[in-house]
Amino acid sequence: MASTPAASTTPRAGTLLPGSGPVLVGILNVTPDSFSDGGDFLDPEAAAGHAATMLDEGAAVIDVGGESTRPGSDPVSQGGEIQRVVPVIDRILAARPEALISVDTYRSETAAAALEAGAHLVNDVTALRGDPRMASVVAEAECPVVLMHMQGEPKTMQKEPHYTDVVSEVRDFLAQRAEYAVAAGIRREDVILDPGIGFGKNLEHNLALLRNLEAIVSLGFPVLIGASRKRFVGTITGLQEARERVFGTVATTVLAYERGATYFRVHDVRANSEALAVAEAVLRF
Ligand code: HH2
Repeated sequence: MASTPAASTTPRAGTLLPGSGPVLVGILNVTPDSFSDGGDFLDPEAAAGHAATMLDEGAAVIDVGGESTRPGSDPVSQGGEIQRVVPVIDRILAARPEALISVDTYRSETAAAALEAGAHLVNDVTALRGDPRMASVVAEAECPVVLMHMQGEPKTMQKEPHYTDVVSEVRDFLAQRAEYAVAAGIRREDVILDPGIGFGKNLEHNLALLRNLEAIVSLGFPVLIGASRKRFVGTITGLQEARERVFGTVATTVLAYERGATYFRVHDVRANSEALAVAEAVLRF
């Protein structure tokens, strides 16, 4: 079962790891246009209520995002993003002070505002490339950071993703970004790597990355997987409606866990939590 680590002021990637068990990161999109839950949690009270539900279902971390990165999406303004995420972080922590909060942003000002409001880690889908000041904000906060691989940018990334060898290219990119982070003053134990499922990748690319996840795990950093409800799951299962892609998502979670991933960024916490509890019991006897 994904267990909840003890609350602390500034948890680190190492301390976020509850023993050797998996960690569920519940997705909270405070956006009008996210691909599967856009518009559901724009109201801060509704968002905090959903966070509480995900915590009760087994999430250890809530990932709060104020901008959709779905293929073709448009960016939100800096101020607009802060106005979306900070009131939600405030409300979650007022109701559940033990909650660990991640902010899903590539903008340093949003990250700084979220950390000031009490967030514990930064989830940067650009791996510190989107804003030159992001690395120093993370380094100064001494907080964990997720570095994700993406080919291109959300507006155009799914047009023609191309790799000669997707696994080694993603692995090499993540290794370089981890070294960049460490050189910028971020502690090595605060770095979490993510192959970026669906970010400039077609079906075969996503499958190759999941199949060969050990190549990324072997870099020696904790690995996060974000496959929840994504299009490739719908392509395989024939499900157009993203909310229906729960069972296919659970398959990705279990397979990635078996291959060494630690963090699972999911919409459907209960289903993934129960599956991980069983997978963990089988694998870690
Ligand atoms: N995927 C999404 C957003 N943020 N962060 C990480 N580290 N890894 C991911 O795979 C990832 C992510 C996209 O999913 P979602 O938040 O559900 O949708 P949207 O971007 O439309 O809000």
